[in-house]
Amino acid sequence: KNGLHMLAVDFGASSGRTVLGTYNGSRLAVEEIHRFSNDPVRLGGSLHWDFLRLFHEMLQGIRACKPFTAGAPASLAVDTWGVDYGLVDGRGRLLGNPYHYRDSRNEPAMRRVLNRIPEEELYRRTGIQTQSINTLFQLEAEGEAASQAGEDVRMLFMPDLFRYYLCGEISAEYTIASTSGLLDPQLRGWDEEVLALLPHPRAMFPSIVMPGTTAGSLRAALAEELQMSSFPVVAAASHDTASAVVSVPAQAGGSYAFISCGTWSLMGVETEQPVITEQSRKLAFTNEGGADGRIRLQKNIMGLWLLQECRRYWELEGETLTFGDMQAMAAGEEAAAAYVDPEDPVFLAPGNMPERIRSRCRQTGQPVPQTKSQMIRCIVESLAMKFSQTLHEIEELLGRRLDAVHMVGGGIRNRLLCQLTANITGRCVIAGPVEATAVGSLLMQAKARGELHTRDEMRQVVLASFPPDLYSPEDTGRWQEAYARYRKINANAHHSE
Ligand code: LRH
Repeated sequence: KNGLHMLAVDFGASSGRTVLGTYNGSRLAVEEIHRFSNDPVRLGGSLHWDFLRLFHEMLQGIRACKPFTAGAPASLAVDTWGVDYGLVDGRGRLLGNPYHYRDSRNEPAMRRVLNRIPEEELYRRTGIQTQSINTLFQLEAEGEAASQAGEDVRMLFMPDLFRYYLCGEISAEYTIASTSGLLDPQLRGWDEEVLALLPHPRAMFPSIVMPGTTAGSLRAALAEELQMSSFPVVAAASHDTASAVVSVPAQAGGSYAFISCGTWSLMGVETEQPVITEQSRKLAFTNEGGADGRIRLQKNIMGLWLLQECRRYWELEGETLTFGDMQAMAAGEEAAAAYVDPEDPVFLAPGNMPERIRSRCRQTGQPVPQTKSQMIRCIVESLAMKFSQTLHEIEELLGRRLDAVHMVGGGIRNRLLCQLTANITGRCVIAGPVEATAVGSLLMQAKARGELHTRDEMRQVVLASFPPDLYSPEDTGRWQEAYARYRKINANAHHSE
C-alpha cells in the first residue's frame, strides 16, 4: 500500500501490540502485525513487569513490519500504561525489574508520605487523585536504596525506558510524567516541593519533553540485529490514555465526555487549565496531561480489570472463557440485581475477584451473584452505573451539561457495556475507534513529521478512517430507577474509610 508507514507500539497492562499505520494524506489504515500477552511476574514476594520479555516482543513486532514497509518504517513511537518506571544507572544498565503498580508495597508508602504532607495540600499542588499506585508513593516505597544508588541514576517512566533502550535518549515525556503525582499541572513541569518529599537526588528526574517531538533514531546495534536501516523514534503521547484521547472523533463544538475502555476505564473531559477544587478532590478527579498541553480532567475507574481478573481466576479453576462468551452470558442474565462500586480500592490487587465481589454484595445487603453469568452481569452493570455517576460529577465540576459520551478502546467490543452506558446516562454513546491508543500514536507521529497539524485535522482523519458506532438510550425510565438504587447502595461505600 502506498503512503507513510509508521509503527505504534502499545503496551497495555494485559497485552501489547504493534500496529502498522499507513497514512495516505486523508485516511489512516491500521493493521495489527504483532500481539502478545503481558503477564506480570511474582518474584520473591513482589510483583514485577517482565521488561526483557516486553522488549523482546517489541523487537519481534518491529521485525514483523518489514514485509509491509519494504524496509524500515518512517517512524516509531511507544506508549504504555501510567505511573510505572525503571531505574537506569550512568552506564545505561537497568537496575532491577520494574515493579507492577499493583504490588502491595505502595499502600504503606502512601500512608508514610501522607504523614509528611496533608492529602489536601498534595492534591492542591499536583491535582492528582490520591491512589496508592502513583509514582510518588512507589518511589517512597523504593526508599533509601534507590537514593543511594548514585548520583547518575535516572528514573524513566515505562515508555521513556523503552524509548531510551531503542534510541539512547533520556527524557520524561510530558503525558506519561503527568500520571506520576510529581508534576505541577499549571507549569507542566516537575513540582520541586513534591520532589523534595522524597529522599531521591533531584538529578534522578530527567527533563520533560512535549509529545510529538522526535527523540532520536534507532540504535545502530538494534538496526543491525533487525537487519533494517535506522529510523526516527518519536515521543508521541506516550501515556496510553492520553494517546487514546487524541483519537476521539468529536465533532467541532460538541460537548462530550470520553471513556477510554481497557483494563482501566478512564472517564473525563479535556480542559484548558487544571480543575483543582475542594469538590474535585472529594470526588477524586485527577488532572493529567493531554497531547496538546491541555488537561485531562478524569477519573481512574477500575474498569474491565474486574472482568479480566474473574476470568483469570476461573481459568485457574479450569474453565476458560473468551470475552465474547462473557458478553453473551451477561446479555442473557437478569438485569439490575446487584452492584459494586468499581472505584473501591478493595478491587485493586490481583486475587480472588469473584469472592471479593460477592463479599461486597453481602456487606451491602444485596443478592449475592451465584453463577458466573450473574457475576459478569453485576460487573458490567456496575461499570455503566459508575460511568453515569462520573458523568454527573463532571457536569457538576464544569457547571454545564454534556451532550454525548465518546467511548474508545478495546473495551467497546463489549456492546452491552456501550448500550447500558447510553441507557443509564440517557446520552448518545459514540463508540470507536477500537484501536484508539495506536491511532493516537500514529496521528502524533504524523504530526511530528509535519503531515498533520491541528486536533481538528486529526479528527477528520479518524472520522474518515474509522466510522464510529452509535448507541441511543433505551428504556431510560427503568434505568433511572436502577441508578437511584445503585446510588443508595454505594453511597460512600468506600469514601468513608
Ligand atoms: C491505563 C492507564 C491509566 C492509569 C493506569 C495505571 O492503561 O494508563 O490511565 O494510569 O494505566
